[in-house]
Amino acid sequence: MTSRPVIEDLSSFWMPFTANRQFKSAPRLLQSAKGMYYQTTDGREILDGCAGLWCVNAGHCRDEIVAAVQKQVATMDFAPTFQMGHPLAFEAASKVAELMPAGLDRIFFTNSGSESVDTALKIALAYHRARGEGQRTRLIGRERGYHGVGFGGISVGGIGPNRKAYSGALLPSVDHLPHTHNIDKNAFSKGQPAWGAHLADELERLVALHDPSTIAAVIVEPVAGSTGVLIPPQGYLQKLREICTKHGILLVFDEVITGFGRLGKATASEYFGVTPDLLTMAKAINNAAIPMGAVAASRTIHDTIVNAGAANAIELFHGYTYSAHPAAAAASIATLDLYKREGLFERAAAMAPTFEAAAHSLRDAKHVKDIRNLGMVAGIELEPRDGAPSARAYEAFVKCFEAGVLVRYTSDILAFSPPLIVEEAQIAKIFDTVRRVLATVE
Ligand code: PXG
Ligand code: PLP
Repeated sequence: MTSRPVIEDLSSFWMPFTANRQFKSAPRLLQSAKGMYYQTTDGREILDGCAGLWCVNAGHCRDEIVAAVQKQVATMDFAPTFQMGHPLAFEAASKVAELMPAGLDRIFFTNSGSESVDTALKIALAYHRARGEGQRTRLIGRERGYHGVGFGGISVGGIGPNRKAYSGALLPSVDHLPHTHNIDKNAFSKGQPAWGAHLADELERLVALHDPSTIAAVIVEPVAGSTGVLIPPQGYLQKLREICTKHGILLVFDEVITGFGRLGKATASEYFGVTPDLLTMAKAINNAAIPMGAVAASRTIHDTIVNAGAANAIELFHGYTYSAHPAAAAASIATLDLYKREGLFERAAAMAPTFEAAAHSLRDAKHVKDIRNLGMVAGIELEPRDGAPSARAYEAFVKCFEAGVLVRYTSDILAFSPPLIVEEAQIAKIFDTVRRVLATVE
């Protein structure tokens, strides 16, 4: 791989979720990728321990996906899907629907997880209105939840810094469940922690407070990723489902990270055996080759909205210019075929015990306060440095990158979610590198 000179001017690109001044004073630049590896602009190989940003589940630059996108962009670059259609949009929707839990087979396309979340929240409101319960406008999220960065998503989201600057403009009728994390009870749990199912009962308290007739939907990540890998306690999601059903409240699972094999099944819903009414996805829907997201809606929700008015009237006033973009749809079809052909979800399930053992082998490593995991996701929480939250994890992240391994960090938690093609030796390399790096971090 020939390396290109590092671009001189880094000033124009205002980088997302980045300390811009810090980054630009010592940039980390990637220029190509294949399989499990990135290559940097200075010619180094970096083992990808987090599938880009939890999204490249089949590994990088897979030939079939690349070919599908190349072909499509040369055949028909763009086609509108407002009062028009193109065959790949319908084919991609059918293929996504096949992987969804039974009954969730109506697919609305977006371009990101954030758009999927806002779409799902709007569908929930439109559904209740269409069935004559338009007073159900309250939305319930959860502390520490990440639901992207749209105004809807940050309103139901529960990460303080993502809300702070915008607090005056958040949606007005929102409440939050408590998060389920308790290090005193559940430290070093392997898989689902035993303690915490009762936290779902907090939903009954919110229902009593607001009255069920005002509540449209509850949205949670089945496994919270972005906040630092929080695994749902045993029985917790089942309880949420029961309470929602009892009160006519829609349950939305935000599967932007858990979708498409991360837990060893197509969805977390399938993995946990709990079916939501709406399911949001993005990222691995097309291996992140082209931006794409989607919402799967139950047939009841879809039919209630779509059959509500006159047959020649638009039913849902919502959509994106790029909903079901041809290149994204082509990438999705190729990706979902590839997942099936290579049995990547099953592979993830088979690799999960090895991954779990490797993650938990760091229990005695320096600074480690907790380790948690499920499927092909793991989080390692570090003791924060006195007076400098997240500085220790940041330093570990930078040193891992310098040592040739890409991990993700959030506050003082390191997160791991490699492509599902990861080999045992690569899992060992990821965690060995982290152990060595932690020993050198103050
Ligand atoms: N919902 C969930 C559950 C997510 O994890 C989004 C919505 C938003 O998706 P978009 O495509 O709009 O970013 C996400 C995205 C991290 C990290 O490091 C996580 C995400 C995005 C970027 C970084 O944990 N999750
Ligand atoms: N802003 C303006 C002025 C627009 O015309 C449009 C779409 O036509 C949008 C925003 C929304 O863009 P998108 O459909 O890509 O989300």
